[in-house]
Amino acid sequence: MNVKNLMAELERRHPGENEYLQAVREVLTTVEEAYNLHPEFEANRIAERIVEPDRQFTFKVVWVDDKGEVQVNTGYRIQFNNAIGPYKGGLRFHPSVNPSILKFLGFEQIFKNALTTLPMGGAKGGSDFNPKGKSNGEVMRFCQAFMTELWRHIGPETDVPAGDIGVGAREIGYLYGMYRKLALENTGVLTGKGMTFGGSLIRPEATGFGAVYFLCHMLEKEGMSIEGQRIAISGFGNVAWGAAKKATELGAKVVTISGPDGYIYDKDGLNEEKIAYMLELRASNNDVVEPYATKFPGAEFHAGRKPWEVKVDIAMPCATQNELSGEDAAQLVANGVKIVAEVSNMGCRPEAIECFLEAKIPYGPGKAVNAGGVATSGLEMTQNSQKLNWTAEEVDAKLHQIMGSIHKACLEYGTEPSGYINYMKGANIAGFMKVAKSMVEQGVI
Ligand code: 2IT
Repeated sequence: MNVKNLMAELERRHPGENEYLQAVREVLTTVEEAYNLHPEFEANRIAERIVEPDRQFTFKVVWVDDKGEVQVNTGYRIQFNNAIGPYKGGLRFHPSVNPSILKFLGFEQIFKNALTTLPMGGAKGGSDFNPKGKSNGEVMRFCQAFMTELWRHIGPETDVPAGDIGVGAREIGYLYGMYRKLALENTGVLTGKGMTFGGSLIRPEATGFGAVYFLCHMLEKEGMSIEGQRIAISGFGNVAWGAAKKATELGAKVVTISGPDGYIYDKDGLNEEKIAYMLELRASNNDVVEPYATKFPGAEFHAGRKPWEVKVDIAMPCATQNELSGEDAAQLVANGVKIVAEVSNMGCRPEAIECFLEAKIPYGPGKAVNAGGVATSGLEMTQNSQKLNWTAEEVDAKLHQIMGSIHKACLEYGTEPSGYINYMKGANIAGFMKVAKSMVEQGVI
């Protein structure tokens, strides 16, 4: 493949879709060498085919707010690649949602899902709906309106959405309720469902827990353990909550969380009560962390700043794409960071990744580190197909096993002659190879 030409062509076809182009550039650059060892990939134009979504749906979502006013939003579902299994990936409700962001997320999802060892293709969807300040009734009516359009494009064997930013258990419940009414069936068409209607134990915790299990493997590889490590986490939503909970349980000290308003520095570290409070903050629909410092006076609130200026051993971005800049990375490195485990999708800007690689700091990319979330969605699908519920211990054991095998795949494809592990390269090649081989074997379709 010729990455330069491929990227030029993609930019011509999708001008200004910067997040999407960024995600594709990273994958193509890191897999180029391995790809070129397989002439059958080039003969089948796998690179050209894999970077374009199979199909995209855009639809209007009309609903009525609490004042009786009519509101209009845009809804999307992007089905990217189903070579190894049904389309699978979350729905994001956030005002920033646009085709570029959903395409980058859908593209990443292909390789992440391939890494989980489970049969799932890649997809993503969502809406520019802003949950901030919305009442429960407004969220419900929006979800119902969204599903009246989406339902005809999805199904338990074709495309299985789940949550992402702005879509949690409450939204999945409302979405599922409307799907069930329209399709007149009870199936595993969505994951992240409530425990009384087909949800899986551990799914709410899985992204954060899986990230910490992956981090433990990274630490072990460097001859370290998680106990006593100071961790900076960004974000305060479901993913940050799960990561903080497991890291704290295993003896680490999580000293930061953050929101769009700034970050909290809690020198004493989070504890059970503080971690439970994160859920309250999230449920308030206000999208702020400042109230944490009022509730726990030992903590400091730094308005408009990011947690990467705090001296820590481990950085875990858990908020959103491109949240960690080149300057943030340089600051972390100068402060002696030992490991970076990216939990948000594409949380680090390319300059930040370059900075970590140059400093030989192990950097785990989101598509490996956060894959426990979608992996446990895959386990929820299996339970739904079997019409059985597994115990928390069974699900957690499988999650452990999956994160271990993702780590192993990263080592296999990412270990450099010096011994340094380029996890980004390892994850991209391992995920890409699996999907590319399956596309070749299934012919030009
Ligand atoms: O980014 C992700 O992997 C998710 N938002 C979860 C997707 C899923 O289908 O569980």
